[in-house]
Amino acid sequence: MIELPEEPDYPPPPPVERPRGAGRTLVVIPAKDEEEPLPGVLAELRAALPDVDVVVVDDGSTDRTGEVARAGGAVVLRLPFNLGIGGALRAGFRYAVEQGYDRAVQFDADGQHDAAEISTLLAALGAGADMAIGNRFGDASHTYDVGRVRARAMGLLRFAVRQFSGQRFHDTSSGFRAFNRPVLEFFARTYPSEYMESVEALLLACAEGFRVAEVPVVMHQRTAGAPSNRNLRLLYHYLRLLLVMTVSATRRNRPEGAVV
Ligand SMILES: Nc1nc2c(ncn2[C@@H]2O[C@H](COP(=O)(O)OP(=O)(O)O)[C@@H](O)[C@H]2O)c(=O)[nH]1
Ligand SMILES: [Mg+2]
Repeated sequence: MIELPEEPDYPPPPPVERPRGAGRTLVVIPAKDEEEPLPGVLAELRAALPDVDVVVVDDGSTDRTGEVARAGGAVVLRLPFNLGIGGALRAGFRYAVEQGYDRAVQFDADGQHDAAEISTLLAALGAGADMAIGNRFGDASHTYDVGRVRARAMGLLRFAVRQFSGQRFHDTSSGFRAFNRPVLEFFARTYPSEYMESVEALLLACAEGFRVAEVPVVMHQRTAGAPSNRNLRLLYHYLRLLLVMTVSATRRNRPEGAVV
């Protein structure tokens, strides 16, 4: 028989100091090769929200993204190699949790998001939402053009999210979002890293029982730098997934003994 050692008499844990950032908001910016637009974006953030801290997750950029971010007053988390937006966000959320922030806002480095709209998202958290999504298509006075292919992909995503979550969202892939602390703690462990991570994160949050609100925001077109075109890749992955599901369903329905 194995003798178990006696439970050691641990000293009580030291009192936890409330870390820097307690009760405050952190803006998390995932960035890959955004040296051109980033200085302007950081200046706008400082002007609109002087009290808000900013962390830029420099995701293996090959340009001076990290340097311009630091020069613009942001804390920089430099990832040694490219993890993609989801991995970078998870790192940013973990930083927010460890530093004791109460809320975080996901914000783009390319100038498409409007710093003045952050208060709209935070107001939704203040009104009881756990997570707020900036809806690019909710303001009739301001049309945001995503192009035909992306619009189609977004329609499919809207439909899929409604089927899986039972809730209706208009902008399932918006990267302009705010999160309260419980959601941050959840996403610091679970934020998905595959393509379509924003859609998957929305589904995860709904499945976890978090209250997700959508609020209309103004969105600008990208002014500098290059889009990752990831929504085209999203569409590719989405269609691939549908194909795999259809093929496996067909195989299951094939009569016994049929060849190929
Ligand atoms: N961390 C990280 N950020 C990325 C990556 N690709 C794009 N981003 C950032 O994610 C944000 C949204 O990217 P963008 O290409 O503008 O996507 P779109 O607005 O959906 O077309 C921007 O801040 C980009 O710099 C990546 O591989 N890693
Ligand atoms: Mg963009």
